Amino acid sequence: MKITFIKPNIGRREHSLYIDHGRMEPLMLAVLAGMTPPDVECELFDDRMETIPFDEPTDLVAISVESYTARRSYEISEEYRQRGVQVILGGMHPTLIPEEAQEHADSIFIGDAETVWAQVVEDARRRKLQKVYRGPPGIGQIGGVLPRRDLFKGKGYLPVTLLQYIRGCRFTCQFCAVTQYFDRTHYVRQIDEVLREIEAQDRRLFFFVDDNIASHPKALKELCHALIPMRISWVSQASLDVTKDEGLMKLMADSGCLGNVTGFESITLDSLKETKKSPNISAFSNYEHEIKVLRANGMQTWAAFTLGYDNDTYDSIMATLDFALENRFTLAAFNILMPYPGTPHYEELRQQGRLLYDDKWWLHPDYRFNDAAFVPKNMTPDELTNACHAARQKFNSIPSMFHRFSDLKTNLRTLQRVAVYWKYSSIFRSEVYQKHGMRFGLK
Ligand code: B12
Repeated sequence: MKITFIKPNIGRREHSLYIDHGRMEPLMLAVLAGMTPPDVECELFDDRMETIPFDEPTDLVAISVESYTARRSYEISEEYRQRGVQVILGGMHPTLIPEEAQEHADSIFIGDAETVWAQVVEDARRRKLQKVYRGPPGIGQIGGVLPRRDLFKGKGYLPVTLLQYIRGCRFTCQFCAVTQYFDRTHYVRQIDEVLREIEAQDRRLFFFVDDNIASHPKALKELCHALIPMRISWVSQASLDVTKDEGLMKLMADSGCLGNVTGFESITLDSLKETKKSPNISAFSNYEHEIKVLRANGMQTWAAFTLGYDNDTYDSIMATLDFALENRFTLAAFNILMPYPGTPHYEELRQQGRLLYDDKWWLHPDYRFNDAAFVPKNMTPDELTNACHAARQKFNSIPSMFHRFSDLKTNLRTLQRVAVYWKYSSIFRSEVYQKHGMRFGLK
C-alpha cells in the first residue's frame, strides 16, 4: 500500500506560478507518516514548489488543508478522485467547516490524528474509508512518535527544524481559529520525548510551532531548564503576558530562544477589548514595559498585528506602522483581520451582513490574497487592503531594513542574530510583493 501526503500551495500569481521560496517543513504530514504502519510506503509532494504527478499510482492521498489553501486542496482532490484514488482531507479548515470539506473528498478528518490515524489506514487498505473520522484534540505524537523528516529531503526547506511541544492555547481571542479547534485548552507533550526528538537532529536551530508556547508557563520553564545544556537556538510563538515573568524571560534567553512571533494585534486598548485579547489588556500601557523586557533579553521579535477593527482608520494603521518602526521589531506582519470560518468573529460579521465574497472568501474566484474580506466600520474594504499593503511595503523597505538592523540589543547582538535577521527580513520583503494579490487555486 502507498500513501501520498500533500502540502497544497495557496495559488498562483496573475501571470505566473507562485513558488514559495520561504517554505518551511510541513510538520503535520511528517507526523502522519510517522504514525503510519511501517509496511506502508509513504511519499510527500509539496505543491508549493513541485509538480504533483497525479498519474503516479497511489492508494490514498492525504491533504492538510488551511482556509488559505482550501480552494487548491479541492482542485488536487478532484484530480485524484477522477483517477479513482481515495482522498482524505484533514487539518484546520476541514475541522472548522467539515460540511464544506466533505463535498470535496471521499473522507474528511476532524481534529487530531493521533488516536484514529491507524484506523484510517486500515480502512483505506480495504477501500472502505468512512465519510468522517473524528480525533479529539490532545497531546501531540503520543507514544513518542517521531515525524518522518526523511520525507523532507531534497525539497529545499528553510534550514530550521520544526517541532511541537504544546498544542493549543488557553486564551479566547475572538478572531483565532486555534481557540475554536482546541476549545481554549492546551496540551503538553512529555518533555523527555521532545528532548529525544531534539537530540536526534543534526541541526541546532528549531522552531517550536506551538500555538502559544507561553500558554502553560510551568511547562515552558521545564523545557527551558532542559534546553540549557543542549545549547540549541530556538524560536516559537508566545503571548505577550510572558514578559510579566522576568525570570522566565531570562530563562528563555539562556535556553537559546532568539525570539518569538508575538501577537500585539493592536496598539489601541478599545480594539484589544473588541477582540478579547486578554494577555495584552491587563495593565495596558502602550506595551512600553513589555518591549523593554523583550529587548533586555535580546528577543528578535516578529510582531503580529491585525488591522481592521471597528476603531481602525487609515491613520491608526499608519500609527501602528510607526510603532513597529520605532521599536525596530525584527519582523512585523500587518495582517488584515480575517473572518475565519467557525470563529465568533466570522459569525458576528455574518449576522451583521458585513461579509464579502458570498461569505466564503477562501473559495471565491475573485478573492485575492491579503484583500479585506469584510466591510470595516471606518474605511472601505479597499482602503483597508491598501493601508495594510502600504504598511507592509514601508516596514519592509530597504531603509527600514537597515534602521531595524541597527539595534545592538537584538539584531546586532551576535553574528548568528545578524545572519537570522538578514535571511528572514529578506524573505519577508520579497513576500510582500510575491504574495500580494495572489489568486487562490490554479484554475
Ligand atoms: C507553523 C505555522 C505556520 C508557519 C508555516 C509552517 C509550514 N510548515 O509551512 C508560518 C509561520 C510560515 C505560517 C504561515 C502562515 N500561517 Co500558519 N500556522 C502555523 C501553526 C502555528 C502550526 C502548524 C503546525 O505545523 N502544527 C503542528 C502539526 C503537527 O499540527 P496540526 O497542523 O494541527 O496537524 C494535526 C491535526 O490538525 C491533524 N491534521 C492536519 N492535517 C491533516 C491532514 C490529514 C489528511 C489528517 C488525517 C489529519 C491532519 O493531524 C495532525 C496531528 O494531529 C498553525 C496553528 C495550528 N494550530 O494549526 C498556524 C495556522 C495554520 N496558520 C495560519 C495562517 C493564517 C497563516 C498565514 C496565512 C498567515 C499570513 N497572514 O500570512 C501564513 C501562510 C500559510 C500558507 N499556507 O502559506 C492559521 C490558519 C487559519 C485557517 N483557518 O486556516 C493558523 C491555524 C493559525 C491561527 N491561529 O489561526 N504558519
